[in-house]
Amino acid sequence: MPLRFTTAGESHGPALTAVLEGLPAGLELRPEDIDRDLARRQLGHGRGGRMKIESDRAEVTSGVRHGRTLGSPVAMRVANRDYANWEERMNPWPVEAEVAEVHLPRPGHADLAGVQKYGFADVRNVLERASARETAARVAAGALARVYLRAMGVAVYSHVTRIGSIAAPALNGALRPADFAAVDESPVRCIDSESSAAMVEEINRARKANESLGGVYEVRAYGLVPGLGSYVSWEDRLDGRLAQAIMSIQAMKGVGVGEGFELASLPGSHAHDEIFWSDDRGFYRETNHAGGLEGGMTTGDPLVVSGAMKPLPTLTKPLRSVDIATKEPAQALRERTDSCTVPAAAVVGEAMVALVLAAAYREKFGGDHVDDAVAALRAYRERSGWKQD
Ligand code: EPS
Repeated sequence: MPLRFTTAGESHGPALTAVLEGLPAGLELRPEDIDRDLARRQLGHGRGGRMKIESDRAEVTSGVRHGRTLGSPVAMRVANRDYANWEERMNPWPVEAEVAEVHLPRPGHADLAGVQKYGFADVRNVLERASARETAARVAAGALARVYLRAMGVAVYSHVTRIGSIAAPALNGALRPADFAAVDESPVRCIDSESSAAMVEEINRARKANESLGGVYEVRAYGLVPGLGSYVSWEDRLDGRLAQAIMSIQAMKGVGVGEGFELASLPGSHAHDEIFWSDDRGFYRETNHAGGLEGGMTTGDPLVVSGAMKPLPTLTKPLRSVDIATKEPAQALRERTDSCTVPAAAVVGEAMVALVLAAAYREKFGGDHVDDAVAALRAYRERSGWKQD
């Protein structure tokens, strides 16, 4: 059974839902495995008023019994507390009250193309689902993927490397899992403390100027076996699957694997990772320009994937737009908003990478019970001679 997930939910509707299908039975799960990631997604300097209302928790309604997965679909519900303030505007059923329509599409949001596509007169029909609130459901699904990956010896982390004009020094191959231990303590989830402070100031400046800011984050995964994904068919290439997963996150405009776009400007002799072999390490490389992927497959080195996020399109000083009812020039919808959500996007990036990697592990190692999957992993490690650093 392939691992697949779906989400449902509008930003100010009653709740978000996530359904994840394809986990093995017997995985040990605790509520905090999910709620911890949901809480991490809500952190970060630059969030707006909504985060004071929400305090996300996942209610598991199927697929788990007494703290273990059953092998059946896991469904989770994350309530929107703000729904209490939107009951008339977002009620699934007709209401007596007059509900005002939204007619002012925001440049950079799904608003205009969405109403054109579905033939809506009310932009709210689009913006509610296009909202990045949906990422809470992805993170809940990703948390389950992460629990399975942990059983397979894999850990996934993230950190922010740029916010607006402030870039942290490049760390390339130097980062180890222990370096991520305190990353959630930085208000912008940046490992370098000097850059972290400068990023906070950059966000404060932007907020005062009614601006929003984008940035770049990196997701890293450790403990991967070589050979996940495949070179034989385009859709099996893991770099392509990871790129789609990252680009599917709201507001992403770029994705990189390893040193990404920088590799394009290097001569070949500096761009690739030379191969060595020793008795105790087996095959190894001393560099990781490739970000742990060659030929659409993992190499066994840490996976490095980055995502570039544009500044949020909801602005407190709105851009020019057009009223979709009157066709008159107007200012775009002005709403409560965040000024920067790159730290949260990095946590969503972790979830999406975890879901892709978990799917690749499920494909390669199968198993109805998690112990079957672990036994298949052990057999593969023996056969391939792969030794973890
Ligand atoms: C969002 C707008 C804001 C964000 C929201 C995404 O919500 P509101 O319109 O209620 O102020 O807070 O993000 C979340 C609610 C969340 O959980 O991340 C948007 O338009 O995309």
